[in-house]
Amino acid sequence: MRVTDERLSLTAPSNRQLRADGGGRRTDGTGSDGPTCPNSLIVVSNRQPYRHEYDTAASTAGSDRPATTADAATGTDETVPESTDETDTRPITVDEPTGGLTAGLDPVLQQAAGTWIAWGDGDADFDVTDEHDCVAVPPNDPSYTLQRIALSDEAIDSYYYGFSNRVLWPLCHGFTDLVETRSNDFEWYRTVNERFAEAVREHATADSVVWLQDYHFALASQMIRDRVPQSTTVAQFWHIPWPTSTTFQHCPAGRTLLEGLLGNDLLGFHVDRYAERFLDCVHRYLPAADVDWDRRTVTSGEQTTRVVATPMGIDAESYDQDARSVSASQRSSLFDRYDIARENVIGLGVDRLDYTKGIPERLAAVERFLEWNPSSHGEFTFVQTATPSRTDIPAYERYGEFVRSEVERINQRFGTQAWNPIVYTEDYLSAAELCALYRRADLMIVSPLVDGMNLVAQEYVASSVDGDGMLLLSQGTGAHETLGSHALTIDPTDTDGVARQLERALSLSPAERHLRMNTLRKRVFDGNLEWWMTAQFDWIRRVRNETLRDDATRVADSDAEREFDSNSEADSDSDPDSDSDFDPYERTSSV
Ligand code: GDG
Repeated sequence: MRVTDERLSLTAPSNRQLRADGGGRRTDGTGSDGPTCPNSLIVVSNRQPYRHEYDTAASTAGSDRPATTADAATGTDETVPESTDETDTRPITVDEPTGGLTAGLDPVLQQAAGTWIAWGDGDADFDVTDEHDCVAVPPNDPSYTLQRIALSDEAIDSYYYGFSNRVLWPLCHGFTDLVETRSNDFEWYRTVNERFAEAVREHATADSVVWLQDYHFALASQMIRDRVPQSTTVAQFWHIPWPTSTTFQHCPAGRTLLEGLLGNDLLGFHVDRYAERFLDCVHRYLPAADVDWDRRTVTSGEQTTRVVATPMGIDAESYDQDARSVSASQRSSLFDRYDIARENVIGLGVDRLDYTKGIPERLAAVERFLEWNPSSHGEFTFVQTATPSRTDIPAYERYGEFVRSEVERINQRFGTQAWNPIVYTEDYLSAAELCALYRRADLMIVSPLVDGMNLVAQEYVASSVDGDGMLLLSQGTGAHETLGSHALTIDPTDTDGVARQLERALSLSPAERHLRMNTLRKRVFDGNLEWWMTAQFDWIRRVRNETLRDDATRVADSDAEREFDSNSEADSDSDPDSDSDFDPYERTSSV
């Protein structure tokens, strides 16, 4: 059983200098012509771009963000700054983001000399900050301010592991049966949102753009709006799906959340259907707010929120380059480590171990495929990496146990001494290893039941530099909107259907595989991270101009009123017979 053509050499030279950890950061200065934010930029996110930790075994044991979780995509910087704590002489290391949004925003912040506000979750974080909890970053070439918010264990348990990930995450993905409401979680969520809003107030000027990331801050925008000058622009990007209005009715404090989000001038989602569902929820549950469906705006009192859909992309060039840079020996050692037969047909799944990602459904389809295709036994290997995350939450723990037991069951059913159909690991792979797998995999199954976007699908495409990989993509992902036409669409709940698409993928002619992959690559490169950020900043500019125009109109109106009033006063001063109860607004309306 072979589907792979003769593959190109894996040692094509890189023409761009990349970080050794393959994190996608450009070190050749090419990032300087990237997207620019209008005005001074303040980013607010749960995760921070740099984390300081004591360099001891104890420091990782005590962290709630172990280096093996995908939530915590980090790479360790080689710099070892000294602790500022005179009593503690242990060296401090700095973790940096290795991918996705944080890595993409970091150069933008550097260029804008802005401010980033985030939860300080490193054990040495507050030993390197000043009296305002601020530290200049990047550590080797400081150009912007990172303000860290200290959160107590109780706050983290309730705000992060509580309302954010026991209520909002399952609810927004439609898993209402997994929503867990615990007393105090929402209050802590509100308190933490307030802490962040206060921090923003300290930095914001009339000129600032505040850009919040994700569902951890549904209340913060309105709190910020109440604290900063009218002309400050407040924007937010919601990275996960927005649920239907029927699902949203199960949301505790749903109206309060909607009101919180309407503090934004701009609210971004990945795809149209999430933006439309948000407007529908506002229409149903906040009847006083005025929804303009054509312009996709909501007006509530004096505040107008523009709702947009801008699908997030990846740093496609970096994945492409990393995939080309992997040496044959690196790939061999990876395959040896996991005991993957080099010559086999390789299917791949890469996920956080999260119940939205459809991993058991995928395994069931692989099992069905193996049932139907005895000739594939010994020749087909499905590699699944699943990095544990949010393990403090029982639903995640149960899910992990189920996935592991399914892998074991299927391997016992079909495996032989020489071959296991499924290679499963919970190791957090380096970006280079990930790209090596992406490049080598003959096909990738991306089967979330629901997903805001799904970056893994895009990463696979960008890393498929030989142009012959095949993508099976769930219709429940945001990525399906742009990639669905040239991927093989799957409904993860239809086991036979996915197995059939797996068979189909393996029987496509090389010409068709190349045709499909080339189109997918064009889409991923055209809509990359830089495109997404430029689109966001263009929208921010636009709503900012609209707000300034509206403000100018309001000022002009009130100036005219004042002028009118003072004329009236002058008139009345000069007219001893004038009525002292005169109401200028009556005159205005009658004019
Ligand atoms: C949320 C939304 C939306 C995973 N294992 C390893 C590793 N990863 C990296 C992948 C990818 C990231 O984790 C996962 O991103 P996804 O987009 O697939 O999913 P979420 O984490 O749920 O992200 C999602 C996204 O936000 C952005 O808006 O697309 O819909 O749910 O980058 O590569 N990275 C490395 N080793 C691993 O073992 N290096």
